Amino acid sequence: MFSDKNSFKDAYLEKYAEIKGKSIEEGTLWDKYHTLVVLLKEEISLCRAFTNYTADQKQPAKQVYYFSMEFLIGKLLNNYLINIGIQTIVHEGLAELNIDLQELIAQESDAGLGNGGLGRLAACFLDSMAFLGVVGHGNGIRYKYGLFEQKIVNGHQTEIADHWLKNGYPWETRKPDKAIVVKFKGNIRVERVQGRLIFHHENYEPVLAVPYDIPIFSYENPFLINNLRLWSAEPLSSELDLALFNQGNFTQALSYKSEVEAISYILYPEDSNHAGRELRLKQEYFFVAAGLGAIVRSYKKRNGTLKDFSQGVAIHINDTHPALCIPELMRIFIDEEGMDWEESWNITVDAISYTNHTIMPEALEKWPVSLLKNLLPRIYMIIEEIDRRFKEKLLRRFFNCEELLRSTPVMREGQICMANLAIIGSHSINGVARLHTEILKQHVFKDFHRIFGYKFTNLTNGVNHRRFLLTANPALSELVTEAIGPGWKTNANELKKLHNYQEDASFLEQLGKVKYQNKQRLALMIQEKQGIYLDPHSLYDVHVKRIHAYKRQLLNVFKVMDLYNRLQRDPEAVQGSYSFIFGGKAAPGYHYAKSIIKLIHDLAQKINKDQRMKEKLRVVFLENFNVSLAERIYPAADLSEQISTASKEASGTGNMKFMMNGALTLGTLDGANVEIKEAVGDEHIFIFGLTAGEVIEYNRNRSYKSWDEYHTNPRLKKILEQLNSNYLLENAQEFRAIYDSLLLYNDEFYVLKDFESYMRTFEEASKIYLNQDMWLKSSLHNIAESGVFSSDRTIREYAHQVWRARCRRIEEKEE
Ligand code: 4GP
Repeated sequence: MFSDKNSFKDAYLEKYAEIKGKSIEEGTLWDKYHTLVVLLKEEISLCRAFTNYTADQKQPAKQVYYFSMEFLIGKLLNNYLINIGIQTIVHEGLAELNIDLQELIAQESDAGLGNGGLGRLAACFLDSMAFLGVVGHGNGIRYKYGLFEQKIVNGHQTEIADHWLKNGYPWETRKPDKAIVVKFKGNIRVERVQGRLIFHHENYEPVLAVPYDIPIFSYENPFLINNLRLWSAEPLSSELDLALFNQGNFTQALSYKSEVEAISYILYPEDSNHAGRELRLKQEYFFVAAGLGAIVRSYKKRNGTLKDFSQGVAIHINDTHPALCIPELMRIFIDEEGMDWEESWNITVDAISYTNHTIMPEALEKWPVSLLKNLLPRIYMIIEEIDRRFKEKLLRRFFNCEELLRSTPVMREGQICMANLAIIGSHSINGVARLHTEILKQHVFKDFHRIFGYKFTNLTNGVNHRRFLLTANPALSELVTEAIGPGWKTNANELKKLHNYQEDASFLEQLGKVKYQNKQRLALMIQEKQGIYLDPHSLYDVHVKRIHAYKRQLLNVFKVMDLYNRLQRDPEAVQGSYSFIFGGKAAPGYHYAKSIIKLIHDLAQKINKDQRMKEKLRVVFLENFNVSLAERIYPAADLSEQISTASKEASGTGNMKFMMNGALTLGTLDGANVEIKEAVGDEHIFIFGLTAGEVIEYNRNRSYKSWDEYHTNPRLKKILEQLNSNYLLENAQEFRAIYDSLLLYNDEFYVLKDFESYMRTFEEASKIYLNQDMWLKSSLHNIAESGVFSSDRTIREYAHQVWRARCRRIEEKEE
């Protein structure tokens, strides 16, 4: 790698001349960005050759493969410059060539190959695996279109296709020589040869899976460079295809082509709810079959036999979307390698582990038997056999097992339950926060827990603190490093050293200044984009995440409406000044969530227009929340809204990113908020509302009546009347569905029930904010305790407890 800016400049100019063949002055920003990435990629692959070589000298490490439908990686350039440690050299070198690094960073597309938490978690995990020296690769889909871009038009969300590849994506490398043929449909001919059944898949529709590799390079990592492999679907240029063209049957040939390409065309924009359509199932099998095909091929090349496959390979399935890994691995072992069922099954279960990310019933995937049988006939046969053997085992092992037979089989009422398949076919099942894992064990998968108690484990999520603190918040990172040294970058627990500054007035003052600057920076951006000025002295109360009923953006809206109502009556009713910041995308078909966006927008318009509120309240909905915007927002937040109905949010990871950046949490005892509360202590977090146990009990005994809240709370009553009138809009019907969800359908997410306690707790938080000294102490306390929520900790746990894989960075330090 470059040792100084001159060697960088020389290499850059040389590379530029080589690939662009024109002068720098003539080049576009894209040309300059492209050259920089190509240069870095080449340097990185030189390191790769070296690290792989040194790794091979020692005992070969276990390979972990993280299968995920989503990898929300965002932009890489700035992050990689910091990881490699050459950001300053590159910045200064380019400046001497009259090139602004920031402008080049802006050229990069924000790879939005994920919806939200699950996809971003996968990206954080890739970084931590590389950082810790776990040989761990991502396996996913190279969607031509990522998650849609959100435009707000007159308060309505509209969706624009995210053509992130339109200029090309220089981080990726196409590897056509590593392509795999994936087979759909057709029929299975069974033949008996010397007493063995042989399965022939005939008349299938072939699809060529072509991999594109992206290097994963973590912070100061001399250990290894991992790989994110994304598969693209292409037609196999078969004779059939050519024959059709030759016969002049262009339409049929083109329709084959577009049907194939549709598989990796677009990411389904649903979060915690995956539509059961054939294309989705095709996507799932496509990347599973391609990924496993390549893994088995390279394992065999290295080892000759598959006997010890699970000693050398761990396959992790990120939610049930890749659960077809189980029957597909069985198919490879049995049909292609001639192994018997028992041996294949033992290796499969030993290799595969599964994480559950949500308990929302609509997200627990089920596929109609007819659909799966037609699309994947051999896979279907294997699933049937897994199910048959599992039931047989239950009958043998459990007396009176009718209940178990009802709740646990893979095939039930004409449907294939993917979570059941995932549990039966994995050796480890984990939830993503302690509370979530308990809910899985005691409620959602209660019967499975009876059978396979030993498989269940908890692995609380974490986030990449090098991206969400070090890179996203340079001012705070600098302050922290000045105080406690740079060790926290590689060991987030060292943030605890910040406790020594708890009583240091000048340090707290600087912390306040950093927050102020970050707020100013965000305010400028919002003013430029939306013409609304948010005073950086006001409390920035931020609620950014996917829009979903259970995440209760509505409860926050009611808070703002209530404050506004009170301030209109009495300008002194509320102390302090507030900026309420919302952001997030709604799934295109989720009308309720879209109405919530419209509601926030209309409320914002009303309040921001009201001159009397100028010093008091401001509301803004930020368009197109994505990773880059998130990196701007977290550093500027004072209060982090984590207010899901208790029991519904599996973990949350935004809560951790806010905390690292010194925001205080206003939240329910849900997901990882519970563990944040434990880490910081009661005085440094604002907790309100029903507990998960109370919510579950209300759901069970059905004693909650939302009308009671309406009748007994005049403030709420007023808000609901406003919602159901033309208070915000000419068209009173616009928000009728929201109103009905609360009163007609009894408020499934306990918005009304939690309102009073939410308001009280918010007021407590606002009071403390008025005492900046106290607030800053709490803010520092939160940063100091955030180390446990680094994904480095999470990955270390996965490596030891689930994958049984080595973390080379740690081991070599210990040696
Ligand atoms: C999300 C969960 O909703 C969130 O609580 C969790 O932090 C995140 O996964 C990562 O574990 N689930 C999804 C999904 O994004 O699509 O189900």
